[in-house]
Amino acid sequence: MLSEKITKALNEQINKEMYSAYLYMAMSAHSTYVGLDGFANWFMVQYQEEMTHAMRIYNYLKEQGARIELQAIDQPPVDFGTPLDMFEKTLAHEQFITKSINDLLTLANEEKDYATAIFLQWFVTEQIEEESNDNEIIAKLKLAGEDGNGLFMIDKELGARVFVPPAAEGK
Ligand code: OFO
Repeated sequence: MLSEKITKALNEQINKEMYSAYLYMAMSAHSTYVGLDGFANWFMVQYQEEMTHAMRIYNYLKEQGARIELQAIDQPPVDFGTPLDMFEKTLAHEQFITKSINDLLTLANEEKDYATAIFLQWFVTEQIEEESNDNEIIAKLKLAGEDGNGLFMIDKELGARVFVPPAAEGK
């Protein structure tokens, strides 16, 4: 049985994950618009991943018999600037999500809700991976600078990303 506080915080986290999905879908649309199809693919895969994060929390609330309360999702921006701007915004957003997960974990520990604390471990690890991926791409974009060839290569690399459903990765 989850406390009211934990239930509320997890419902809010569903909303944050849904916004993450929406944000990355908007980044994908922006990338398509400016002709960067590889970036568009990367962000669409990211959108799919974020939807699985939201569903992971949804299913946890369901298993715990808690009340699920879906909230309105904010409108994301339309224009994200250069590819480097876009990935810097992605990293900043992921840092915000990491803080939110850490706050949730602190709350779970304060409430002695060990089931939720264990459930959140997966997200703690996932955030390390997400921030690391963003930092890696930012480094490459900085290296490429104004070089069109460099950007072309990065676009090609990001075009190869494939969505792996959670069941297939044993998560
Ligand atoms: Fe990007 O990890 Fe969920 O939000």
